[in-house]
Amino acid sequence: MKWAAGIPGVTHSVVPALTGMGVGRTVKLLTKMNQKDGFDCMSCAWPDPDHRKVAEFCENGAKAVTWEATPLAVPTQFWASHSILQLRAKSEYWLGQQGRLVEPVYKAKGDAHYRPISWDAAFTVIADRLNALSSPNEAAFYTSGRASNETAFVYQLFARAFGTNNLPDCSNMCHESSGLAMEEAIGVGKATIGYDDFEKSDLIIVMGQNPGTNHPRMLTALEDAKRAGASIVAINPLREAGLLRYKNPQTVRGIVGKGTQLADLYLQVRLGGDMALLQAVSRRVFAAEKAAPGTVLDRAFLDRHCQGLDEFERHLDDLDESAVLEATGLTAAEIDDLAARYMAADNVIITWAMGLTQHKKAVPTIKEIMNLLLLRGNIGKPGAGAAPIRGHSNVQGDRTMGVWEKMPDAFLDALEAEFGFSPPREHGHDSVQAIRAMRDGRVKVWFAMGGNLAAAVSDSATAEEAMTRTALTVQVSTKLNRSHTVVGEEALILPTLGRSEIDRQDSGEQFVSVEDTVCAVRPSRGQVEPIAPGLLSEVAIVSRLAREVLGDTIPVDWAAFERDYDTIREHIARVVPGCEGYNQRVRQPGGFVLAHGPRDSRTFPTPTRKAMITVNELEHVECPPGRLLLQTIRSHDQFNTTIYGLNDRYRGIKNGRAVILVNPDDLSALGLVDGQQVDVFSEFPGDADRELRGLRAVAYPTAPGCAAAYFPEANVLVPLESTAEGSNTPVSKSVVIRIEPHTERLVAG
Ligand SMILES: Nc1nc2c(c(=O)[nH]1)N[C@H]1C(S)=C(S)[C@@H](COP(=O)(O)OP(=O)(O)OC[C@H]3O[C@@H](n4cnc5c(=O)[nH]c(N)nc54)[C@H](O)[C@@H]3O)O[C@H]1N2
Ligand SMILES: Nc1nc2c(c(=O)[nH]1)N[C@H]1C(S)=C(S)[C@@H](COP(=O)(O)OP(=O)(O)OC[C@H]3O[C@@H](n4cnc5c(=O)[nH]c(N)nc54)[C@H](O)[C@@H]3O)O[C@H]1N2
Ligand SMILES: [Mo]
Repeated sequence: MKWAAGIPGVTHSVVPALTGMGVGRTVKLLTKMNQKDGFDCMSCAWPDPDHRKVAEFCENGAKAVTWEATPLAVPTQFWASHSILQLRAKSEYWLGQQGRLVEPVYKAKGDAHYRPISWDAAFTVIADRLNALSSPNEAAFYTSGRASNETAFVYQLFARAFGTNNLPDCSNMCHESSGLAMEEAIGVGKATIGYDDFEKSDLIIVMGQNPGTNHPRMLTALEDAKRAGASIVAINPLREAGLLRYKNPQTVRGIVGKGTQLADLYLQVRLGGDMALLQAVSRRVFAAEKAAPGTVLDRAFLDRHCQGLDEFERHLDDLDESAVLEATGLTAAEIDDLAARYMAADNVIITWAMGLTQHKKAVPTIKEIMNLLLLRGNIGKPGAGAAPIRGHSNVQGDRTMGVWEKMPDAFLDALEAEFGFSPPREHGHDSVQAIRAMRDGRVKVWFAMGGNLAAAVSDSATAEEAMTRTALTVQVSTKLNRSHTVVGEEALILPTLGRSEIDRQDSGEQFVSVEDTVCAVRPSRGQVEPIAPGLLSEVAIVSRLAREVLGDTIPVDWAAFERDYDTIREHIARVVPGCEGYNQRVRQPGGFVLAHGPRDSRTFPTPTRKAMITVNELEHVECPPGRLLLQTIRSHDQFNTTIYGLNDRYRGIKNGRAVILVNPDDLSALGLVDGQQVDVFSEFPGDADRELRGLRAVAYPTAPGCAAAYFPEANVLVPLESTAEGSNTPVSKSVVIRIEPHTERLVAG
């Protein structure tokens, strides 16, 4: 399939909604999604309610809301009839189909089952175990990026009041590399654009991102940009349907017409080849400037705002073009074409996602994006900028609110001034470090605010083993997942309200707030009755837990937080930079946009007060002969570890996720044929091979030497020790693998 959305997109979105939720609930929720008085879609971080139409959702947003708002609840007898081991044998898909979690459940030491428990008893168990630890650092508090700003703020406050910075989050596995590279380059780790910039742009380069599936509403922005005259370049080892051609289901033209051709140039780069490509383009920019001085570089901008230009130019003088061709797998003509387009455009936006962040050299690669943009002043002017497109709907807000294992001292100082206790200063564990710490017995209590770390993090086998070595695992969740089946000696599941549900507290109905990928903060109000009467909100859970664990040792009025979320927002206003007047501003129509120095005024809060052009040594992944580089990707029918269905429509894959996509030439060179059952082994120095058996090989036009399989299943192949330099993000997009014809595993004896 070469085009995305259109009529199949709309019918695919509405059909599951009608079957999963019942008609009334569906219509109510889908018409309130991403509207100014509605709730924020819990799928990706691209809601863009300013450009709203009546049905402001995409196919995958509709799947996300259907999945959450299902009328199905896990019945009480479920826990007696399924042991934890039996649940562990079930697929992620099956677990998600069991319905919403509606009562707290507890697994006692030695018990094989979870059993219902009261909220009070659950909080007592957690408080006893936390308070018995010999150091607060023996606990870790994970967050997945769906938590609201209010939850995130109260949660990090609780962890720090308890005494630890062990606040790993999903961002560690996601855009950590982007945040780090951008902080170093321009002093702010967030996108320098607003949604309106797309229409003002001349050239949009989409790198390492599959928006048709993962940020479907971004296709509308690309289509609008295209109609306003922009050209679009896609850089991706896979030819993703959403980037080739798009039919907008919200316009009649989109439904009946042929759709808009999106990418004017499609570069099928090799996995991990982007750093070489970006350096080669920057080198061409310098060469053109040399040939026609004063016409290519934005000298005024560079002189006034940047540092490091000359070193960068000298470094690129030595760039080995043959190494570039090998790393990228592209022709010199293709690179020339990209460079010419870049230089011909006054305003350029570069967007990216996991195709860039999950590589060993992710941080320097993203710094090369910043270098290239800075050369022609493409930061802080209309229609131009750097745009990491965030994943989870509030992953960016959670960070703003302090969920990070290494928040800067200024934030901790502000917490101290506001609440009158001394937060710990020692950095905590990120996600990969937390797994190591559980494996080695250094973290004994694991608390997760959402998410599914056992499945999401690299090296599933090690991760699961690590979680089972803890004394207590506690997971605040809406639905069952794999992580609930890999438990500590004791374990708790605490069910919670979903974002689509009305949140009633003693002072009345509450709303929460979220920040999207372009720093826009807005309220989100639940719309439907909660699935069950006994559910607590995330804020209520943290507030009650904090009271139970800390008593009145710390002067914080936790009960007030639960009663009225405005109280939390008053603290946010005083602690979090840029959130002054939070309660008032978030209530303005459409919310507000957080200040951003580089975007708003070309002020760069780096140590030098300049934007930093950096020198990065080129290195690309060596792939030994007979081996391929594997990337792990999302299908069209999943949200991270949540599996909605077994198809990947835009890639033409049906009825099963156990596939590996391989270039047809590579397949035949390996003596394999399309459709054959194969076993995949990953090779990492100093480690035994990891294996994933029984995949179906699919001949697929990916870049030569590259392969792709679905996350989370393929996480067994990603070594825990293989992480990006600087950000420690698992290297999920370039795993060295060997493929062999499938054999049944030999059983010893
Ligand atoms: N429906 C839906 N929406 C989602 C999600 C979901 O699972 N389902 N997940 C959310 C989350 S948390 C996130 S972070 C985002 C993820 O959004 P994406 O980053 O789009 O997700 P991936 O499936 O990881 O796709 C990576 C893309 O990068 C390409 N790529 C891989 N390696 C390279 C490389 O070396 N160079 C280049 N140039 N390209 C490369 C792949 O071919 C693929 O197109 O989506 C968010 N939105
Ligand atoms: N190999 C490989 N691994 C990857 C990636 C990859 O591309 N390849 N991508 C990485 C990325 S980008 C990310 S962001 C991580 C994702 O890592 P996580 O965020 O940990 O995983 P999710 O699958 O998004 O979490 C889903 C679970 O969250 C719970 N949940 C859903 N809604 C709510 C809610 O409103 N409240 C609460 N409390 N719980 C809720 C449900 O129980 C659900 O099962 O995975 C990473 N792992
Ligand atoms: Mo993500």
